[in-house]
Amino acid sequence: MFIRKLFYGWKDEYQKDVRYGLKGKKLFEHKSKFQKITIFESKRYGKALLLDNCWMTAEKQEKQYHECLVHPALSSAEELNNVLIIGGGDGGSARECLKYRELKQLKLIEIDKDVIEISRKYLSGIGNNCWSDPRLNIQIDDGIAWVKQVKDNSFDAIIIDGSDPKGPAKGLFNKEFFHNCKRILKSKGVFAAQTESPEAFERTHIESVKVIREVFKNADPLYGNVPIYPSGWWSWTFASESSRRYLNPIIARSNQISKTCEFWSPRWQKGSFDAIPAHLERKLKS
Ligand code: SPD
Repeated sequence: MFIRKLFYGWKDEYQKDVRYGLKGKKLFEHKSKFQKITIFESKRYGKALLLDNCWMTAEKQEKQYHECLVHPALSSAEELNNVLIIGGGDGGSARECLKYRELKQLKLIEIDKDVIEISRKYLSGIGNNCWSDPRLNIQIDDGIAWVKQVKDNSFDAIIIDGSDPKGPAKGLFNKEFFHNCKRILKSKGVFAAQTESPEAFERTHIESVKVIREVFKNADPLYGNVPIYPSGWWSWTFASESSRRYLNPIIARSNQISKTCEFWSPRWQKGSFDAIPAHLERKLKS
């Protein structure tokens, strides 16, 4: 009992006068070239990753985030020859992408090699077999600079699985970056990005969706729950030039994928795109 009390305690993410915490114990901490990386073993959600004291993922709720970020895009892009992930060093988004049998090549650009190494060691269930899949090609690089030198029309889908808009991830939310993503995405491809909490970070969320809408002809936010993130209410935004194709999963693909998922299904997706609160709809139009 005494030993438990000595090691177990609360770990909180502090945001604007609110804290979001889990009880457990710290397993590992490391200062990389870019950020502080912490692995915390929580009682409720298993081992979790924090970057600069903000929750990034946890073993027992990561599917709520990764499935919802990846599948609206990959189930609807015209082809899946070449898919790009920016960020995603824990491997969860790569794992979901690699479920698609027709996907040929997956490029993952992660700025911080230590995030990959630490995730592979402590959170091996999140990346699962993705690390040994021959279709995955990892490059340690700054995704914001990297996209600038990529040829036009190179990718069928682009997934932005970055951190919050500060430190190395700040530029993942700006217009120039989104323009480069549009340029390197095929016209019938689909772009997906995590766009923060409509409750805890309402302004950032609204601004991100609006900027994505200025860049792409079609873009819509999707709302869901990720319990460890601030407020637990989260958003992802999908965009495409040709049409709102991300609203309509291709049936053969969704039949294959939805049976592997805990959260995503075409039905869940339809309801969640529609479940936009009235005040957000107004603010996104203003
Ligand atoms: N506030 C947390 C936002 C984190 C989004 N990305 C997390 C990475 C999970 N692969």
